[in-house]
Amino acid sequence: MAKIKRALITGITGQDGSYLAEFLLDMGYEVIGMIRRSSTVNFERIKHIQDKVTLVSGDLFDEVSLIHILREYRPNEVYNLAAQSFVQTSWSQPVFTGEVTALGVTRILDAIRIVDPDIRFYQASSSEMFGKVVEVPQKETTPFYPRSPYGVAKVYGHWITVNYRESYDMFACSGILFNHESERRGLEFVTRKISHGVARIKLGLDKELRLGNLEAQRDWGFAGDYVKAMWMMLNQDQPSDYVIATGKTHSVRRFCELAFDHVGLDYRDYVVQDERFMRPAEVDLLIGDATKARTTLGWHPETSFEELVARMVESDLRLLKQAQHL
Ligand code: NAP
Ligand code: G4F
Repeated sequence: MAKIKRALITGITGQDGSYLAEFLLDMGYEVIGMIRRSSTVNFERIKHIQDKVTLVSGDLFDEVSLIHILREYRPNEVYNLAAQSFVQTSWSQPVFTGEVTALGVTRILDAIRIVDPDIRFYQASSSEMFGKVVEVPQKETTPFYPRSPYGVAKVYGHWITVNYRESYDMFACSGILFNHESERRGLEFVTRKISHGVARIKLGLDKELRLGNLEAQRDWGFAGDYVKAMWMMLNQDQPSDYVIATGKTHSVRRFCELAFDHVGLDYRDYVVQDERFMRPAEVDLLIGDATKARTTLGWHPETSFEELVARMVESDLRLLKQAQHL
């Protein structure tokens, strides 16, 4: 009988962590989720699978906690999804962002090296590393030019992953994922802010939606499609780095247009531009070339941009109606 595989996910309470846990459970894995201690529990995204996963306490700030978890559970695969992941916050908390999003990667890689260097490792790298892009579209060989402390931290996380692979012959992969969204996205990210804002306006709970730069363009996919690529990377014969993207880009303005349109409204009547949401340095355009992932992994996105916008607006309408007992 085949041995059941065990995976450790850091960041299991986040958007991607919840989808990846579901995916791995479906694949027959035993899933260990690392959670950090807080005064209130934050299991909203995983409450439907909480009885199927093992939750353990640890923190990317604390290498000892990581070593203990690895020694106790001996996972076959580690998915490092934990991070301070909100770009805007990285300007107000640059050192904290560097500690978690950059040095946190070294701590977990080093814990793996100490406990068992045969454990396979996935690092959640980001298209934010391309920043002020030097090539369109962006692929694995495109040079990085990060535009935020978050982007800089992710560049460090990417290269330390490559370095541990080359220094210690570890099976370490960096997935350079372009923006991926869902109804589980945090409310501060622009897509969820829009879908939630549209639902509130449609239900008469708000009159306007205040946003920053409407011209920024992103290559937006569905998070549920992207977590499959993480698993695919760790289940190849050789470790490598991959861009994961749809190959299509849309502006924040276009997202607004479609989202308001979905409920029969015109975004121009409700969206107000607000300086508070502009960034000190912007990433104007991201569009990825995922040819390597398609040809090597056999990965391709399954959800269109239009389907993504509609599902997010529908979900927020449903959630708000439930909360309002409508
Ligand atoms: P998310 O929803 O913000 O989730 C982040 C997770 O990290 C949460 O579970 C959070 O725990 C955990 N975390 C934060 N600091 C921690 C620490 N010190 N120790 C342990 N856990 C900690 O992010 P996401 O959208 O799922 O993204 C997952 C990963 O992919 C992140 O590394 C992100 O930077 C990267 N990424 C995301 C995208 C995207 O478009 N979503 C694209 C490229 C790369 P709490 O719940 O306790 O806060
Ligand atoms: O939704 P965002 O905050 O995502 P951003 O900065 O692209 O970062 C996300 O994707 C990265 C992958 O490229 C991840 F690594 C990262 O962890 C995160 O998941 O902003 C998208 C765009 C930006 O250009 C921003 O300036 O939307 C613009 N925007 C316009 N108005 C706004 C707003 N963003 C936010 N959050 N809030 C606004 O009101």
